[in-house]
Amino acid sequence: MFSYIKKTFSGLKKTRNNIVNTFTKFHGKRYLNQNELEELESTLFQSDLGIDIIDKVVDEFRDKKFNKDVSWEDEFIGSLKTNISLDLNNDEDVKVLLLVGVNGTGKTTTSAKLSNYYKNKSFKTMLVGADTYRAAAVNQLRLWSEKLGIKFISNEFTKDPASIVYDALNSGLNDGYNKIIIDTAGRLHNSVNLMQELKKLYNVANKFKEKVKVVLVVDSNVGQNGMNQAIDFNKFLPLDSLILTKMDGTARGGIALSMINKLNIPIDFIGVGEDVEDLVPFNLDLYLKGLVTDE
Ligand SMILES: Nc1nc2c(ncn2[C@@H]2O[C@H](COP(=O)(O)OP(=O)(O)O)[C@@H](O)[C@H]2O)c(=O)[nH]1
Ligand SMILES: [Mg+2]
Repeated sequence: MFSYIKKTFSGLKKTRNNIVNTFTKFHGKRYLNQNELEELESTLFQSDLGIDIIDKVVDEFRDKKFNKDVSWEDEFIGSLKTNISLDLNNDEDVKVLLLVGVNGTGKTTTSAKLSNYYKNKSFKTMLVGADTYRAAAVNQLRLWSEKLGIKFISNEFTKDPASIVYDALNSGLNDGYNKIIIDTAGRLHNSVNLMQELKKLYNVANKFKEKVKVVLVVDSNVGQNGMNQAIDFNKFLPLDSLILTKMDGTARGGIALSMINKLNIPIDFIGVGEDVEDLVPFNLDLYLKGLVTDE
């Protein structure tokens, strides 16, 4: 567990820098004046917390007058918490995970990371390469599976990802695999043909009477555009959760709260680096602390 805490904190470093910088200036103050409120607002905008949340925080802070020393950081966390509704669904039992998203968000890497995570938790884990557009993607996943010692299924002779998924689930579920992670091709959320293909794949996966968990993989760098990706994917297949990748490379990590708040879809994990171990379960309290607390 300790390493999760460390990784969450180090993954949020870039996002935290600005925020900590601003809050440091507030230390010892009993109230914030207009300039300070504006600075806070602009800092939170840069971190992509989203306008709804920012407005609420700034409004609350405008009215706050303290007669003793307070920690603005704690007030901030308290304010964020009251303004966020988090739908926590514990679904460790789900056997089939379908990773979807636009190009380059980190689906293939995340599939490998997830398989490693579940293998370490003693699940019988399988990786499925269903990206029929890029042979390189299938190879990338095959190499991960060999390195991690995880069963891998794909089929280089077909261009139909649904048939790969059918074969993988047919044999995998029969053989008692209880985490089957399917990597799919990246697709633009506004490309109807590719989205129809994904829907077909989803329908085929659902023939096995096992819950298919649809996970949207979003690059944290894209800011509010991630929201549009989620909304558009959700039109074609019901998203169950999100994984936000590349948190380590962005100052805009506030997008996590923004997305939970707007979409009411939980975030399962955040990606905090390129290594297979750089995936941490999303924990709201830890995340909020990580936004304001310098190590
Ligand atoms: N820094 C960082 N890089 C990541 C993370 N996740 C993925 N990447 C990198 O993003 C690039 C694209 O990843 P890939 O899995 O191929 O994306 P895909 O097209 O969605 O399958 C690769 O260079 C990955 O190493 C992350 O959490 N942090
Ligand atoms: Mg890929």
